[in-house]
Amino acid sequence: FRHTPSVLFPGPNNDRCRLKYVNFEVHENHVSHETLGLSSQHLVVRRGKPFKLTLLFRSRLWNPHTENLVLEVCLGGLSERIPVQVFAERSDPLNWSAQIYSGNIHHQSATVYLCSPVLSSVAMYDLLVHIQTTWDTRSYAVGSFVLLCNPWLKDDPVYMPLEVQLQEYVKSDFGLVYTGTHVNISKRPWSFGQYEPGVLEACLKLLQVSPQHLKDKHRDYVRRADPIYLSRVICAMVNCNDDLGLLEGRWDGSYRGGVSPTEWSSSADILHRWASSNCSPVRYGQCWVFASVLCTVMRVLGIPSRVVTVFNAAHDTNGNLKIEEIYSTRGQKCEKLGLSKDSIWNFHVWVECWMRRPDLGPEFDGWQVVDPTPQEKSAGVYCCGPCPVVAIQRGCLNVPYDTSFIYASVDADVVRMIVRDGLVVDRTVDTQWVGQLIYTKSIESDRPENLTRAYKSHQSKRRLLHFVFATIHFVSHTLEVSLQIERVPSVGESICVCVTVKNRASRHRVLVEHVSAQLKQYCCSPLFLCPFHVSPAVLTLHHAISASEYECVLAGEDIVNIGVVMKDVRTKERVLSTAEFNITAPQITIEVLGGDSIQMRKESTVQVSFTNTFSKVLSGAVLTVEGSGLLQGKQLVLLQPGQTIQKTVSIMATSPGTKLLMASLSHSHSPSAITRSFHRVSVVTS
Ligand SMILES: *[C@@H]1O[C@H](CO)[C@@H](O)[C@H](O)[C@H]1NC(C)=O
Ligand SMILES: *[C@@H]1O[C@H](CO)[C@@H](O)[C@H](O)[C@H]1NC(C)=O
Ligand SMILES: *[C@@H]1O[C@H](CO)[C@@H](O)[C@H](O)[C@H]1NC(C)=O
Ligand SMILES: CC(=O)N[C@H]1CO[C@H](CO)[C@@H](O)[C@@H]1O
Repeated sequence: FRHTPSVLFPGPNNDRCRLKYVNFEVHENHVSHETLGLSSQHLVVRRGKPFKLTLLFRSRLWNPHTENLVLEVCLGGLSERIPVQVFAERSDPLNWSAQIYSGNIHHQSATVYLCSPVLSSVAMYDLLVHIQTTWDTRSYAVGSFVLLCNPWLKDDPVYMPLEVQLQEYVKSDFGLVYTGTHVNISKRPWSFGQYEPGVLEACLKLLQVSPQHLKDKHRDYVRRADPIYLSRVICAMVNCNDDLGLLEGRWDGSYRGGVSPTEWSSSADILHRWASSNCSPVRYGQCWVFASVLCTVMRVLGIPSRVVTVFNAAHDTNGNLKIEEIYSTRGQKCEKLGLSKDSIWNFHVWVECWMRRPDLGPEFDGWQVVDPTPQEKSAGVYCCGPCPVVAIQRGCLNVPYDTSFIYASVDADVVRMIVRDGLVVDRTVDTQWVGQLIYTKSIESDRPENLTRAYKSHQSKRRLLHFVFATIHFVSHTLEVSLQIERVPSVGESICVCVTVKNRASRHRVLVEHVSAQLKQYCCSPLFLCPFHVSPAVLTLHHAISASEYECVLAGEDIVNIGVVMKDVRTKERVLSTAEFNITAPQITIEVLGGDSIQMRKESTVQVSFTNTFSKVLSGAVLTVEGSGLLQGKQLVLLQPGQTIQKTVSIMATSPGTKLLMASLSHSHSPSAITRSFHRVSVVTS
């Protein structure tokens, strides 16, 4: 880090003041700027806070009376000259300043404190030193430094007041993403990896290859002072639609030529692949992958961020704030009728970034939704947000950016219809289903923080309902049907369903029942599983779907959608009830012998085990254990079909920090059937 300067414009070689080198005081600056570990190649500092540079001169110090010492910072073609002042009065926080305090001048060296304006652009700057006399100037290019946002500084629009928040939302390189369904939530560990080598450089590259930068460097550099602008640029760059972005999305279950979205557990892996492949998109991502990578980039740039999961998130394609679901008269959910492109994801993941909104006013400051999953275009590109969470809660749908789309994902109503021969024979409106639960990891803990109230206020919902649903006519039934899963089964057990029918009319009825169960794959069309008929008019019905009926299509963590349609034979009245649940697939357990805290460069033993609870023998089963920074490549373990298999692998960490071990099991029953488990290991140096 001793930057030996290259002389740009040498003057005559007499007893003039000459610069020998500039010490960037990297360690000290990184500690005081909270940037330790972000780069081993560059000085990384935060805007609005002075950082230290020690200038060493060749034969003598510069003479403040006859020579001017001027620093110059350059960004592309933009540059700013900063005269070095000796014990100056308070400097202007809106401008660059360079100061020397009296105690810091020594025989041949001087310590300069360089301070950028609070609203400086986030970028890598070049630094020049000029020594000017009345006759000429000697100029030295001394190196470069990276400037980031400063959430520790009150005047920065990303300022966050509490140290525990800063630790969690800026400095923590490890998190949890909640997935699954709102009734069976699972946690997916994620390594954000800000401190992995090359990650900061990849984040800066993302800015340098953005369409905004390629089109107009100057304008882009100037606008990069604004976190709203930064979050829009990065959001668009995380998906590869429209640009040289990071990740390609895929949802159809076929991930050949890439990595299945469920296999990723680290943003650094993805950023490395992108940076080392000359910016070709990494395959493949889904919402939690897009969001986790965005969260990494924002934390690196110094914008506090967290990953947020919305259970039952709506994708309202036509902007009418309702989602239409169509069922056949047999209770099958139809997503291929072409009647509606709307859909509901059992979970959707986006990012919240913390910033002020001077463009909107102080009431909209705070958390902002930024959603990098390519769904709909915003101002012509796939990017969504930043949208103030407060605007969603209050239903201020015109506030920029994309508030009405995000509002619909947490607050739309579900209109369920039974369609027969193209005609709607029954319609019910469910105002509760969408956005039922909104979670993020809580500070300093693995428990979830429930954000539902921050997004949804019942008052605004009622007000909006009033005009959105004015045109819908509700059908009032004298027949009530409800569907319940008696017990959530593990693989190998029967699925037991209980249907309760209440007849509120005074007359006797003859009913026909149709039940159908289908797999709801993550954002895929459901597979038909097994329809059957029952015809008597009874009040409580029990049905069982045996393991052998569903196992053949089961693929690990599956969500089953069950629909029942009850039809009155005489009046043709039909009533629908639906339920969704998850089947627990057999789990792989991972145990680090001697505890989850391991020593760096010391071998540790890990035991991986799996119990086959399927009703059949699993053939061709392969257990894979991976862990970036823990294992060289992958360790494959072949499993004999049978009951419990236990395998021992040894790991060794080459760098400190939080690492993830991942074990997965595939077998030849069904090529898509893969079970996965993650385990967190913390590596300590001594
Ligand atoms: C910043 O400094 C430059 C000269 O170094 C000066 O021209 C300019 O007016 C200053 N800007 C502000 C906002 O004080
Ligand atoms: C299903 O439930 C189990 C147990 O609670 C959980 O581990 C699993 O992740 C869930 N899967 C999904 C997709 O909800
Ligand atoms: C989450 O918060 C909402 C709104 O306050 C509340 O209705 C709901 O019961 C909470 N859910 C959980 C699981 O804490
Ligand atoms: C297997 C399992 O844990 N299933 C749970 C899913 O959620 C329901 C409702 O919260 C629980 O009752 C089940 O135990």
